[in-house]
Amino acid sequence: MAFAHKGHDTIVFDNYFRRDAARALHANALLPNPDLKERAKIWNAVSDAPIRVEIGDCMDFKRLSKLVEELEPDCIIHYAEQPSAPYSMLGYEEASRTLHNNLGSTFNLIWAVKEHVPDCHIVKLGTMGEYGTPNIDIEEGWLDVKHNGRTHKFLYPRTPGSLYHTTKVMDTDLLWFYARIYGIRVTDLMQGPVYGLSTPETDMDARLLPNFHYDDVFGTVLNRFMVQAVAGIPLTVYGSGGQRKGFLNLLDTLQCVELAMNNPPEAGELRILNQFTEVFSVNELAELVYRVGNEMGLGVEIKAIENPRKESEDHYFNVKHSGLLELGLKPHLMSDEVLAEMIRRVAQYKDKIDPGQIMPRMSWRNA
Ligand code: USQ
Repeated sequence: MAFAHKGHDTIVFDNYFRRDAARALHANALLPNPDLKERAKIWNAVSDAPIRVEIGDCMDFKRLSKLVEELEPDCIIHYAEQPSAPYSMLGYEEASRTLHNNLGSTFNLIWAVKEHVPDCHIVKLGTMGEYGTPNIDIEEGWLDVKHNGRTHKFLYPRTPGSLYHTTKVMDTDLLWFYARIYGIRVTDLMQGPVYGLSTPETDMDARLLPNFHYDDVFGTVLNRFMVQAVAGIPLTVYGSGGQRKGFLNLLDTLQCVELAMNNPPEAGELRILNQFTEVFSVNELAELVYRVGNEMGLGVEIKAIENPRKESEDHYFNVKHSGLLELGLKPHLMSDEVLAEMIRRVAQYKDKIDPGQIMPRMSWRNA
């Protein structure tokens, strides 16, 4: 909707993977959630920037390839991956679906582009979690390595912490291979966790609000904390809470993708951009929600629980992220008012919060 609004001719191809997976786990989204066809109808009625929706699967190469041949897109934004680390660690079935979907969809997309629109720019949503938490500065995708007196530029070493993050490393490698050999042009956006629940476009009709999950599998940390604050459930800090990550507002993720799209790399280039605006530890986020929530009279509590994940809770984290700023990103930073406004919106849906969706159901240790 944001891209259509900005004048881009926009077509969406989606197979409802996440919607179906969330339903199977009884993880209901908090906000109204009509299906895509319905949302397109609503959007097309309230805006002057119509969006075409096609329901189909990127794993179906014939279908995807035919669509790309018909549309001849200048740019394809590849969001078609299973996005949840906990989902990928639930068990064999979910791990296998994550692996096959994420690599298969990327592979099919590369081939559809290579065969029909070799100049098309692929913008792939990667993740900051590809890097892991090494004890050195994290560069923007690449590292100059000096070895025995000679120097070469390599992809920055990656140490992902879940199968989901591992598939993102593997798809980066796939894209880099096809960029090197066949000259496709790619931007890989290493995105941190996103927070937020509205944009100017979603505010045009409540049924256009984004998919907002707060459960243990599809909910991201700040969205979960806001829901917990509203529902009177102590904030679930995993472990000692020293995990540091680069976060960004939903408004900025849209800005970043559009900036990448409008500034394509050269043919044969894999451009990597670290996509976040601010670093917080889990404890800092919990304290922020605690303070702002209590100023709003919510009676927020924080309760650390055993960390279901295997991750470092006390680590060095110094990450370069100048590429998107140089392209023109104007960050929407976290403030008490931004947080209070999000909490007010969540509170409008308080009756729909299911406390049964909060506590982690699984653990990396027994996946
Ligand atoms: N966490 C808590 N309490 C909770 C939920 C999470 O302490 O109730 C902690 C986690 O242990 C983790 C951190 O918060 O250390 C972030 O967890 P998250 O669930 O918000 O995000 P994550 O699993 O890392 O994945 C999310 C998106 C994924 C994206 C990734 C970017 O789901 O699609 O790739 O953020 S990054 O984290 O930088 O790899």
